[in-house]
Amino acid sequence: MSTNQKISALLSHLAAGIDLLGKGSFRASGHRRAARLLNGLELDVADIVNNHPEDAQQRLEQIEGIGKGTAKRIVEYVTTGSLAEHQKMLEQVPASVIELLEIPGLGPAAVRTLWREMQIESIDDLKRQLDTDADALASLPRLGKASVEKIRRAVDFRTKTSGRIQLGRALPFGEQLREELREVPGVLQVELAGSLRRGRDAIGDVDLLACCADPEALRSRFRELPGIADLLSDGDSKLSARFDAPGGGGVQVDLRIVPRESWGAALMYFTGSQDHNIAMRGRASRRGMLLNEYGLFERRVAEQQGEDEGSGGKAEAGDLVVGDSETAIFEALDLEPIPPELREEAHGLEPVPDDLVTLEDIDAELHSHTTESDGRLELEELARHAIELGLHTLAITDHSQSSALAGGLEPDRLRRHIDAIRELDERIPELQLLAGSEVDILPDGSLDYEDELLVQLDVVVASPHAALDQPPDVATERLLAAIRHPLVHIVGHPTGRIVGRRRGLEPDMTKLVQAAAECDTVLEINANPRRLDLRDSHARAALSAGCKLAINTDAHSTRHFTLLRYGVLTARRAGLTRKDCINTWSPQQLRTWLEEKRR
Ligand code: DGT
Ligand code: CA
Ligand code: CA
Ligand code: ZN
Repeated sequence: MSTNQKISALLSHLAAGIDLLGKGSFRASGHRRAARLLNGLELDVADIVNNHPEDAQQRLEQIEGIGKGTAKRIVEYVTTGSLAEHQKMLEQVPASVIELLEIPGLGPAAVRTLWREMQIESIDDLKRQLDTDADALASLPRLGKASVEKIRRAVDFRTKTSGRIQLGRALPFGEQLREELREVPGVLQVELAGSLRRGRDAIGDVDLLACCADPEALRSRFRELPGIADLLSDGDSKLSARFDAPGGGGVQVDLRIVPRESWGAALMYFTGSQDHNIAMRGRASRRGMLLNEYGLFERRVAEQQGEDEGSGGKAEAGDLVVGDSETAIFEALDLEPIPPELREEAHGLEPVPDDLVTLEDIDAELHSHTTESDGRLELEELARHAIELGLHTLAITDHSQSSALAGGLEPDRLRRHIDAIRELDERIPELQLLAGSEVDILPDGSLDYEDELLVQLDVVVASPHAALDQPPDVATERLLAAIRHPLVHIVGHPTGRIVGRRRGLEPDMTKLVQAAAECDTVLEINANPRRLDLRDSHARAALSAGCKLAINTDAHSTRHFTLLRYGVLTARRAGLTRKDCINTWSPQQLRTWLEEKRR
């Protein structure tokens, strides 16, 4: 997390605490505004404070939207690493009470009632109450039976996914640890392994693998890594520790130190998945070899047993075939190397398509927001940024009128926006700018603009934003209507899930992907790591039905473009190839498809 983001998170947290104390809603909304601003701010406030210690305060106040108070807090945080106000708030409101606000359906007033009147101070307390006496909850003012049921579903979902960390938080954190360890003198290799290397949407713990001429140097560096909270085990070849997780909570990190000659085998083993490891061991065994975390070996079967594999003869490792390189192990088993993203049961040991999509293949962004709705950048700033990134096409898809909180455009404003986009497109030949909209799929499946307006757009991304707890059959009909709508090109974040937080719609995916394939409607993999929607398994189902997919960042700021890699990881886990990913197409191919889709 950048300093901007850290301060932003602290201010939001402070605002939530103030809300729960029930005094100063005005102050709370000021902190919230500052938090939003910092989160979208392009320049780094830490730089300002560090480079201009004498007049940092004044310089900060010159930034639009930053007042005296916020400027002071920024200086305080950058110079001391904390905020006194925030600490003071935490003395009055336990952090676990604030966490209750993350349960959909629980607003500040309801949480305050739970906390003050029922001594519910954490999600665990709430769960216990739901299990023992849910009626007592339902009888509280503002709750009632229906909201208690909704809360129960949310708590269950959280418990099931709890302890797992979103990829977007875990990967930068893991990479940072990896870089720290790579600086240790004598280090030969440090890599991420486990589910993090496989790019899963949420991970249980961070696995690091290293190989070092001076293992003790590596061990002592690990014990001093920034953010380490508790050393859990401290062996010669394995260390485990709990770290303060980015964005709150804790995360376990395992470091395994392996000998050089086993590097490839160990990396393969600890990358997993477990299913993949089992399949690989089976393949080795059928070829008269034995695979484990130390290497691929000739298999010596105890002599009295027959040659039959699986006959119960105890296999022993014979001569080492190969151990230091993952690629060489795949080759020794007559396999093309399988990228970590595909080392899951769903893929098996199938051949890997040679045009599996990569980050570099993506040349078009088809879902983005400007200040016209809830984006941070003006139209032209956004377009210029896209050019800097080397994109050839950018679709501007601001929100539609029903998304009032997100600044959705009424029809007249959209018409003017379309004109502005077309005008800019003329002025900048380097970029194909598409006039689009992210139009709400309303709860009944209808769209948020009339066809007469939609038809004027170059590209229509239709997404669900509200009523995300509809029953599955209603959700299926709703999304089918959007997929079949002749003016819709792409269905954006189709389920509306938030990783580990909100389950989202649970439509019948088989029906959706069939309809999408029939209508040539593209389904989106929203690359924002909070969403990753479609998720890997849904995207895989879509591909086997013959759908095309888009990978979009849904950019609201320049930072969001950097989230593309999470979408690509998810797409690769699904086996998406270049030709089935419309963001890799040429400007002409895109333009032609957008037009022909509507014939
Ligand atoms: P996670 O941490 O829950 O997100 O998932 P993973 O896949 O990172 O699992 P983790 O951290 O328990 O172990 C890392 C890898 O080590 C795992 O993907 C495969 C390998 N591994 C660990 N334990 C076993 C085991 O008992 N059998 C096999 N075949 N592989 C194992
Ligand atoms: Ca792991
Ligand atoms: Ca682990
Ligand atoms: Zn969007």
